[in-house]
Amino acid sequence: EERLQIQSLQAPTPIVASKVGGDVVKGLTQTPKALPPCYFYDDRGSELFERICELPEYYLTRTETAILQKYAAEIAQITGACELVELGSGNSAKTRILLDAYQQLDSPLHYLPIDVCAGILESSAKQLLQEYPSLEVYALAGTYESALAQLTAKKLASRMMCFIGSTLGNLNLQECDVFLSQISTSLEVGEYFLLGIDLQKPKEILEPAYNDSQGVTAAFNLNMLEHLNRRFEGNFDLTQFAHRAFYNETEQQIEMHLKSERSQTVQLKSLNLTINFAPGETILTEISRKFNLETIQKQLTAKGLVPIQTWTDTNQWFGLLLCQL
Ligand code: AVI
Repeated sequence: EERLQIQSLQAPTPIVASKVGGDVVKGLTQTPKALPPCYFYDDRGSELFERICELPEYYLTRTETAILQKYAAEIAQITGACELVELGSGNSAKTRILLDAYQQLDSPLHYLPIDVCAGILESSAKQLLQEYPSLEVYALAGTYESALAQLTAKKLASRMMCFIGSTLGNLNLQECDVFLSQISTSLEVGEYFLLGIDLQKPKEILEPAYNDSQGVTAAFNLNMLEHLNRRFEGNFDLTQFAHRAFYNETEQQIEMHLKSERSQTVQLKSLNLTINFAPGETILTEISRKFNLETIQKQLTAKGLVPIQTWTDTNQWFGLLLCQL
């Protein structure tokens, strides 16, 4: 298929073997223990996340989708024809709303999805090509840093970088700062950045969204251990860890942990790693920060990403910001 190119930035044979999984070693040997959230997204994890997006308690996707549906045409009007670059594209469900709006502009449709999960990237790109006969897709499988570094070479037209779904919330303050700088340097003056963020709200609404009654979020969290077992020859026993998620009001973030149910030792053979867990000890697998619109607007402006339009829903639960460099 000429309209589809997929580039994998994860070399099958790592050049520096010791670097692969270095983030896992670092996270599991520090106190308190932590793991990078990108390890959620193997094929099964991406599938579980799709199910999370449809849960009654998980208001984020539904709310953002409604905002996009309402304002996509306006966004396309403001930016004019452009290439859509999407970080953390997943199944590209919400992207279709933007693609529909840009299709109305009657110019070539270019889409550059970026995701750590090569499986979902490929299946959703193929699906999109069937739905949009004039679409061209250039997909990048890799981390945001590796992908952003590759982007300049592939440029065909003026761009809008999309980072929706509040994935920005999964970066801590320092990572967020570095990330926004990278976005800013990878854009040219006049280009756009579309950002979707989950806003601060009472914990009575937040906590159920990360503790759903069907246990999908728990399965999503535990699946990270399964992923590590497969990837690094590990022996995590999934029955001996439990999902925990709560809102940290001081930090204004959901924190997701895996709690060791007893004293246990786990090995990750290919990383040459043995880890001891005390009973009740936790691994922080994710933070999900909840934003204040004015604060993020200032942060973006400081990076040269000037918010030119901000949309939200009637409850002010979710924000969509269109910024221009
Ligand atoms: C991808 N990210 C924005 C989700 C979130 O809400 O922080 C990941 C997630 N974790 C648990 N549920 C969903």
